[in-house]
Amino acid sequence: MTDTLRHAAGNGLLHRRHFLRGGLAVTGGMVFARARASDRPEWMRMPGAPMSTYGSTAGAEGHVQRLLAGAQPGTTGSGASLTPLQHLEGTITPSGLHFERHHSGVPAIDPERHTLTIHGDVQRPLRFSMDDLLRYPRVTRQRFLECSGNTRPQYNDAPMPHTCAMLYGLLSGSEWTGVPVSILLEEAGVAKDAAWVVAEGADAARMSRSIPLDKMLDDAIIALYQNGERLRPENGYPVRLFLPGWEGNTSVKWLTRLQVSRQPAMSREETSKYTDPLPDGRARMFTFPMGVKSVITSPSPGLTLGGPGLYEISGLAWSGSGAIRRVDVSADGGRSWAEAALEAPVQDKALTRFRLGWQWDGAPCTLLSRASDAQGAQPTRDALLAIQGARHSYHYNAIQAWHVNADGELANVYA
Ligand SMILES: Nc1nc2c(c(=O)[nH]1)N[C@H]1C(S)=C(S)[C@@H](COP(=O)(O)O)O[C@H]1N2
Ligand SMILES: [Mo]
Repeated sequence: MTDTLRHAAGNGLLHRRHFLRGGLAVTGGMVFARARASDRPEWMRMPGAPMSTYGSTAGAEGHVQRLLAGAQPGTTGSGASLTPLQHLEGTITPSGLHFERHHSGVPAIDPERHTLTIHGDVQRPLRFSMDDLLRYPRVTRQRFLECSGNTRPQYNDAPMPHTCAMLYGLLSGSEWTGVPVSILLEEAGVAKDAAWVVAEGADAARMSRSIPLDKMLDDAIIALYQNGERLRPENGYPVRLFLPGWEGNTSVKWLTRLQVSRQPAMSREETSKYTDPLPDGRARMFTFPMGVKSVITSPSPGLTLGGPGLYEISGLAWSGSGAIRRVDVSADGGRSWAEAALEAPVQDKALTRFRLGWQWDGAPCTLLSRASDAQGAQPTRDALLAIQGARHSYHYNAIQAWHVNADGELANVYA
C-alpha cells in the first residue's frame, strides 16, 4: 500500500487525490471477535429516552464549548467568547458555538416592541415591525463572520502558547437568511447624492457603523434567521445587519436604525476603534473586507498525534473578497508545498474546508497552510508586519505555523 502512495511534497505530504478517491488503509480500527448477546451494552437492553422538544448535544461532547475570553473589568458583557474550531468539522458553526463579541452585553429585546427605522436622506422614512420584515422576500447565504480583531495575539513579538480557538475563534460560519437591504432602501427611496448608511444597534452601547451605500445595495442582508432558526440573542435577535466578507464589527446586531446620509458618522467604532495605524504615523480607516486567510484546525495545539502514521491534515480557508482559489500545505516549515483538496461547494465569502493526507514519520516538524483567492496568496508574518507595522492590531491574516514535537504535541510558532 505504502509504495503506491504518491507524495506531493516533502516530509510525507500525499497527493490530494488520495483522499478524494479514498482507499487509504489508515488502520485505525481493530480486528474483532464476534460478540455474544450477553455482551450487549446496557443501552441495547432497554428502550431509550423519549422525544424532546428541542435537542441538545451528546453528553460526552460537553467539553466542546465556547471559550470565554472574559469581559472588560467592571462590566458583565463587553468582551468575547470564541468558537472551538479545533473540535468542529465541515464549514457551518453550530449556532450555540458561534463566537460572540459584545460591547455592552446581550440585550433582552422584546420582538413585539422592537422596530427597524430607515430615515435620513430618503423620500419616505419607514418603520418596520418584525412582523413587517417577515413579509418581505428573503435570501439564504452561507457566509463566514470574522471579527477584525481575530488572531490579534500573533502581533505579539513572541508567539503565545495558544490553541486554535484562542487564536482563530473570532471566526464562525453560518447559513444566514434575511431580506436584502437593497429591497428596503429602494422602498424608502434613497436621495441621489447619498453615499453612506449609518447602522445602529439597540444594545446599551448603541453600537453604530457607517457603511458605504454601494455595499448596502450589493449584498447586505437584514438577517432574521441563522442556520434555519431565528437568530440567537447573542447573535443579534430579533434582527441584525449582515455584511458578507466585511469585518464583523460592521454587521450591527440588534439593528434598530439605518440612516441614509452623505457623510459617514465618524462613530467611536470607526475612529478610536477599528482603524489601523501605519508605520508612518497615519492610520487607515474603513478597512472593511477581511483578507484571505487559513488555519489548520486538525492537528492543532491540544490535539496530540498518537505516534507516527497516516493522518489527515484539515483546516479552514476564507476570503472577504470572494471564493478561495487554492490552499497549499507544507509539512517541512515552508520548504515544499502540496496543494490540498478543497471540499465542494467552494462558495464566495464562505468558510472552505481543505484536506490533505500526511504520513508522519515521528520527527519534529512544522505544518503550514497558505490560502489564495483571486487577489493572491496569504502573506508571511514578516511580509504582513513590514506593511502594517507593530502598532497594528486588526486584520492579521499571515500564514500560521504549528510546530509538531517528537511526542506529537503541537504548538504555535512563528515560521
Ligand atoms: N449592536 C452591536 N452590534 C455588534 C456588536 C455590538 O457589540 N453591538 N459587536 C460587533 C462586533 S465587534 C463583531 S465582531 C460582531 C460579532 O457578531 P457575533 O457576536 O454574532 O459573533 O458583531 C458586531 N455587531
Ligand atoms: Mo469585532
